[in-house]
Amino acid sequence: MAVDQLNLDNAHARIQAADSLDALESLRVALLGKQGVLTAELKRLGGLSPEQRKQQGEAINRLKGEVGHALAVRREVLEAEVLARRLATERVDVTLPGRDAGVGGLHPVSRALERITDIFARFGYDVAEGPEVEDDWHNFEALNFPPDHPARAMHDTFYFPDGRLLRTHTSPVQIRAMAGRQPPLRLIAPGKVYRSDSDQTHSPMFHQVEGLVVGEGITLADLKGTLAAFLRGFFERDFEMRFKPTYFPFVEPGADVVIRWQLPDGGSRWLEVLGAGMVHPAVLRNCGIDPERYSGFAFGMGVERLAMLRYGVTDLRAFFENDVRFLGQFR
Ligand code: 2NL
Repeated sequence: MAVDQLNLDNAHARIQAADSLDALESLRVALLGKQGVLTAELKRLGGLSPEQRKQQGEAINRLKGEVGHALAVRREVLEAEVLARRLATERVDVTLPGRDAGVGGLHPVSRALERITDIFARFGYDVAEGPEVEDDWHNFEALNFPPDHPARAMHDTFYFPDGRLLRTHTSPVQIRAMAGRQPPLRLIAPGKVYRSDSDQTHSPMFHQVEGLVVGEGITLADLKGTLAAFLRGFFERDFEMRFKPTYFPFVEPGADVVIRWQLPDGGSRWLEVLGAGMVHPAVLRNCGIDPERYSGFAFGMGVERLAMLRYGVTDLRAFFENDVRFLGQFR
């Protein structure tokens, strides 16, 4: 085929008709590639006379230049279209609110614990901690539970094969604080405690805060004033408060502390919120403190129970299920 017979108009029409960058690239290969039309023409130059070769060669090269230019122009148009489409569909609306990562919050039991320790810190109490795996002496014996005493049955204890146990209250922390130290002492012991007991109102692990004050001339009046001030601070309300006599081996006298709780219907009922009492002389003696010279008061509270009352939670199990729909309400 003679070069002037190559249909350049047809090539231009096909370039203009290419509607995608892929189609245009196929066309470029067909026209200018190694197997392309113009390359084939160039290969035929060898068989021509020098005169014809020069003339034909120039014509083919001119055509190559024109086709290449047409391809480049069309490529720019198509690339501009691709960019315009992306700008339209991938548009970022910078006025949309950002997606935040979600802010966590403290568990309600942690919040109640913090409230309790903050209040007693303001009263000048130290915070003491101790091991959750205890021995019989610190959990029971020093606290005036003799071996085989029926009061031990009040605590459904988890035992290890070697006789050690999971502490059933945080009293052993206070035994450790008293042993090897002399009054005055003023401390609270917050932490996890364990009892083999599990139903709607009991969890085998729960949290307790116990308090202990030992000094010269400490009386039941000091205990009452302290607990009244604590309960007012914790619930941010004033209550009537009563001490109902009860038995704990480690105190004498011992009391269940009740407050008059307002009900939604306008009525009220007495609600048990704490246990308390004067430290039993035998407990002081067990810790090397002279009960003739010193006296003390002590109290204990269940943190989950106080958290339920403070935050209006009616099912204890909600604290341990870790449903974020529940926990998210305490932010
Ligand atoms: C309750 C009762 C109480 C104590 C805890 C205590 C500790 C020592 C000595 C004497 Cl080292 N007492 N702790 C005293 C009375 C009651 O807790 O019902 N807690 C939830």
